[in-house]
Amino acid sequence: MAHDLATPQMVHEKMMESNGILAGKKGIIFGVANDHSLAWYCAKALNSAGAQLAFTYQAEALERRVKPLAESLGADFVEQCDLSQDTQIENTFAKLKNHWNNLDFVVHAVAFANKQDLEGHFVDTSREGFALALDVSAYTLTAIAKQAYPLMQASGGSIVTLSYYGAEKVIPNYNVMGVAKAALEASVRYLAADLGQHNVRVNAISAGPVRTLAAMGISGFREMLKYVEQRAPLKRNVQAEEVGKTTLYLASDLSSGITGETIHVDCGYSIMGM
Ligand code: 0WE
Repeated sequence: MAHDLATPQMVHEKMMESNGILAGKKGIIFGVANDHSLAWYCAKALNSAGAQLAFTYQAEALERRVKPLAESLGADFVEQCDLSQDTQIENTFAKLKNHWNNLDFVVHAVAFANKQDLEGHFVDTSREGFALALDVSAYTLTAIAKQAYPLMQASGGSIVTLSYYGAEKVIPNYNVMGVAKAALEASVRYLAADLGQHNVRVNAISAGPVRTLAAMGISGFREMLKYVEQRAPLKRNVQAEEVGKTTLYLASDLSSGITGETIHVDCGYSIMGM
């Protein structure tokens, strides 16, 4: 055994354990739907660095998926929170204050648009579809930030959200979600400007496409993965773990000088012009 080489998994666990860069830190994760969710990969990375985590899920039907995942990381705060309702957001943070008293970080990994608005032409987006996509996918970050920053202490806090390249450039079929992600990235900058005086940082990760529930059923997704793999400087697609690791960096003191930023975690895809 003494001569056995450590597997990458062992090296990773050892490093995270001895680092413990989030030891004693507490954070809440919005957006776990199942064990493929980017939010879940963020949770695993944060947990492995010693953080204590709280989780919410949108609807009753998700409880039986999210509860066991949360509990597997030792979480004892798992609550339903429909982010389209201000009262539920207020309620969640009131309970969280009661539970922990303070908070160090938030992960927002939430988006929704009607299926029919993620195909065909953007020009056909309805007023209702536009409002829904922007409400759920962009406004919720501000609603959460408003409740979260008073719980963050003088030592500061970090809010991390997930975005996508469709915010910057036209991606076929991404349509209203692209507009919502543009609003989300702009919200990150305005929130960062407001909350900097409270030592609260706000940043986004622009993740390359990953096979998740949110990406399934999107026609041509497999072709998108192929396309990215061929063109990205790293000649592969991003792994969910890599999004998790960047979330860990943004939640931790390693990124203490960074706020209002969108970091691309996309194997370099977005730097290419041709
Ligand atoms: O942000 C996303 C997807 C967000 C999303 C996904 C769905 C699918 C099911 C929002 N709303 C819904 N509504 C549903 O009914 N991504 C970055 C993944 C994604 O989605 C795409 C993509 C990529 C990449 C849609 C079209 C084209 C590319």
